Amino acid sequence: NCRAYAMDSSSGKVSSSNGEVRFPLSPAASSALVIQKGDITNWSIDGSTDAIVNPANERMLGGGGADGAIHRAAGPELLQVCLKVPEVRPGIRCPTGEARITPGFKLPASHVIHTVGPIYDADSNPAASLASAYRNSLRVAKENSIQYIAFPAISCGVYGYPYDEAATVAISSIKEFPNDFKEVHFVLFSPEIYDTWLNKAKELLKE
Ligand code: AR6
Repeated sequence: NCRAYAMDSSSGKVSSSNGEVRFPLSPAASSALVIQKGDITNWSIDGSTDAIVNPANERMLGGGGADGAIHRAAGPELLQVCLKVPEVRPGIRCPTGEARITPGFKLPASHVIHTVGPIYDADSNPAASLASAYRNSLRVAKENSIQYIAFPAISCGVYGYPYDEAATVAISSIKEFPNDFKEVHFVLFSPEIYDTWLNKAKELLKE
């Protein structure tokens, strides 16, 4: 992961070639929100207390989008361990809004936190379900002493969530955990989503 920073003299924020921009999450600035471009399967900060979040489905056995990429990069052991996650209902290992943790296997990050965002057009309260997916991912991370966590734009692909509304929910949810992590990252694949997230963070996290 590229950690070669250059100071952006206009804003005082630190950025690099992957578009990395940091925002303090607490007044003491002990905890930072970092927004960057990239492929989440390559992300890692320390390889022992870091986790990437997988935008999975309720079966938790892989799929398309980021879920497919994460399973391919982690290797077949990830599917084997997902199969051992108990079903809460037939075929359902992780209901919408909940989260489960596994090792990262061949991924550079040590852990994967699997969560399920809402299908935008099928959920009666998509904002509440999306906020639950973020909060429960952060809660599971905290319970497992994760210090660094990276999220993709949950539900913004196959599940059809409008980007601007998703950004509001995502950043507001992270703000509820101002002191629990060293860094919370958003690793965003799409330039349009990256721009949306950056503008929303400037709006919701201005000092
Ligand atoms: N790194 C970062 N972001 C990515 C990557 C990547 N490697 N690949 C895709 N994205 P999606 P969802 C972005 O569809 O909407 C799966 O089939 C992508 O551009 O992965 O929550 C699951 O099994 C988009 O912005 O997740 C479920 O069935 C964002 O990640 C369903 O899709 C999320 O897109 C979940 O749908």
